[in-house]
Amino acid sequence: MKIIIFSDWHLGYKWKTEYEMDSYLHLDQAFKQIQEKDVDLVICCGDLFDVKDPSLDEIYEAIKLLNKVEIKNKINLKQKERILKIPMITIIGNHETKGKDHKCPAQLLEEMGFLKLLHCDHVSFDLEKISIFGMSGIPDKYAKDVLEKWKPTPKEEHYNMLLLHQTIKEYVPVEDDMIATISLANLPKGFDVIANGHLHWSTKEKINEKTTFLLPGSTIATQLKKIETEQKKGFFIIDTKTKEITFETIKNTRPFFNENISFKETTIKKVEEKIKETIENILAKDLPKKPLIRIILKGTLEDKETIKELDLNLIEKNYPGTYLSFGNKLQEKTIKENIKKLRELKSQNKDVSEISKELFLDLISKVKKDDFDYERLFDILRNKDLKKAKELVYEKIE
Ligand SMILES: [Mn+2]
Repeated sequence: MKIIIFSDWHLGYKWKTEYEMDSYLHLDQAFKQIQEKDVDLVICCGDLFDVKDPSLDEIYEAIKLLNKVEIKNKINLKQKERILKIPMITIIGNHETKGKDHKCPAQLLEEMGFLKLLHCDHVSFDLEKISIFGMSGIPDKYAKDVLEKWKPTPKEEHYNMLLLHQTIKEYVPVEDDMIATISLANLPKGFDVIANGHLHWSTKEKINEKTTFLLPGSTIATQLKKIETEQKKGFFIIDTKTKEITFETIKNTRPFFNENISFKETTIKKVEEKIKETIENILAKDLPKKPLIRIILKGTLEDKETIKELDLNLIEKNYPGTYLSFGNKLQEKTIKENIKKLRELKSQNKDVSEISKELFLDLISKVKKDDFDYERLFDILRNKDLKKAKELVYEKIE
């Protein structure tokens, strides 16, 4: 069997903007390339849509696109005893899930006969000796428990695949069980392929003698991470006979750049100049489409230079039609000094709470504009009484 596996189409991404058709154009191009390959089965690992409640226009574009797809259902993949228009299996992703009580857009596409959804379930093709298991995306803090309870067991003598849509510890190195409970080590054993959506870059990794772990990545850049710029968007092609897995790039996708700019004790004027230079260097390239550009600013400002003087909206206005996104991690000298001061005070064994209060009031004194009782706010926050803190703030605003 020849199986295509891709993920995270995010249909409707940037809807109502200049880029609203990008997700559809990328997917349409992917299907054009796929249907030339005489494939037997198509798999998507979740996040077919970008939001839980896409508009009728967004759904219409999705149906129009899927109606054009010409992939013969040679394997007679069925949903509710009805042979599907496309031999396609998918799971539901975190972006589109609406819980047990409501239907999500992917379920609409299933009901229309375009695909078959899996959740803690599997489909077997006994003639071809292939089994596809799938667990739709669930909140990461429950993922390990649900997977263990379901306990998918590979079928003997079959080519077994498992589809997931979760955060995997090794790929998101945060020591927090609320963020990822599943790691490569506790994935079920005995599968030929475990493919995971959700993470938008692609990778192929042998995790034990038997199993290849795949991240197909998204068909459109939405997370705007550096890693997404270093590789092209595409899909995996699996030949279950030879067990060969290859990656094919989707042609003509929108170019995307992620630039890190570091500064040391600089001025706002120099920051602005550097941003403009970076954007203009990218725009001077021979690109097939207008690019998406994300710029991350790092480092420190000179004494007396303040971040609030940096007007990123004004810069954006100079480049109409170019999608710009900024991550501003610039530090004012005072903040850096305060961290230093905090360390010093801590080393003198002062009470942390008192030090925090000192710094809080010191910082506030530089920005406060009226007679608001910041000291009282600090004390309320220190007592973790958020309700009262809100009352104090809103009372002041109103
Ligand atoms: Mn996604």
